[in-house]
Amino acid sequence: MALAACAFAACSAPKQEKTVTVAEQLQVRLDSLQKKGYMCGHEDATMYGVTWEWDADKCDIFATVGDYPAVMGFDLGGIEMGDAKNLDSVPFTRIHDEVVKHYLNGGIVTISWHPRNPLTGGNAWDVKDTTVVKNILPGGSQHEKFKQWMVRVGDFLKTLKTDDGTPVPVIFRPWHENNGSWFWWGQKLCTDEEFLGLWTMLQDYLKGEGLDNLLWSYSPNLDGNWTEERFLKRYPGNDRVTLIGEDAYQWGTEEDFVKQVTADLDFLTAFAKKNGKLIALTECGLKNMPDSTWWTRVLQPVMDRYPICYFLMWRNYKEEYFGPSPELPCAADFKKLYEAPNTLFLKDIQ
Ligand code: BMA
Repeated sequence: MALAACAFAACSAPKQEKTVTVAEQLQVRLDSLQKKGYMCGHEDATMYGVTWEWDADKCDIFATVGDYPAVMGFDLGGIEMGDAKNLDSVPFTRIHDEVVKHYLNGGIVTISWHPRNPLTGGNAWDVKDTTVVKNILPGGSQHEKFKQWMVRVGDFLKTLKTDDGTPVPVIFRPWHENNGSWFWWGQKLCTDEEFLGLWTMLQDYLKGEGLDNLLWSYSPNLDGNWTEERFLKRYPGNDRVTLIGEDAYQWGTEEDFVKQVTADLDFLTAFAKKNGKLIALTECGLKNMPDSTWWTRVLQPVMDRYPICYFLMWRNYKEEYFGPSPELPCAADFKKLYEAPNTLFLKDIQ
């Protein structure tokens, strides 16, 4: 009798349906798109290009191949100061509008953050002082100030909604390239514990604010020599990260680049498989394309071998560009990359 009563109670109890967040929906979408190929992404794709800036509806990738990148990247550097424009002079109102527009067009958005140095007042690349992270953690001299910075980041992220109030899912990628030592949160600028404390502090704050539209991405820089032991030292944890990526630029020789990115993608692919994560080239490129066939000759053969969701080329801005533009010699090569059946642009994912 007691058993039967229990069974009846279990059956008639109201079902506790777990709400699927937009971030979880994006995760499922990325997983299924990855089976078709890898998406092309570009930072600030519709903000400016090699020969123009701020025009509405202009985009170097569209001008080159007749389609928009599937992934668009934007950066929040400067939001922490209450600035109206980011570190690259992009108005935050424009970032808001382009994020929502790209999402409504079926595209995918990723956001990074190059915050200023909260201790010295310098920029993200100010690495003179090695106590910045320590000082913004709870108990540190700059903790209250940094809390205000997190409020400003959260307030902006909360505005990323469509007119009907649906939050836009965003691949959020803070504290990037943390294995290098050129940002104040880098390898030599804080201890492993401090770095993990920094990640946790921001993530817990934003989650606590109800921002469940963020798909968290951990993206160190090209390394070439990862071991699981070393990677895990600053990896925030499986419960804190959904997408693992890396920023992979060719700054030196082609041979070194291919060797390193191949070793890293071997490592990331195995790690991601074991831990149920997605992977991507969260930033990549060859600055100003001195080699006009780099995409199909160097990058494409590497990308073809790994289950990456996307590659994001960094911005095209006048004398510093990483993507194509119709007047550049690399345009023809980019068209070849576009025509490959496994490269996905906006029309391919709608
Ligand atoms: C760097 C360079 C800078 C830029 C920064 C943030 O890689 O492109 O010019 O300010 O990214 O976008």
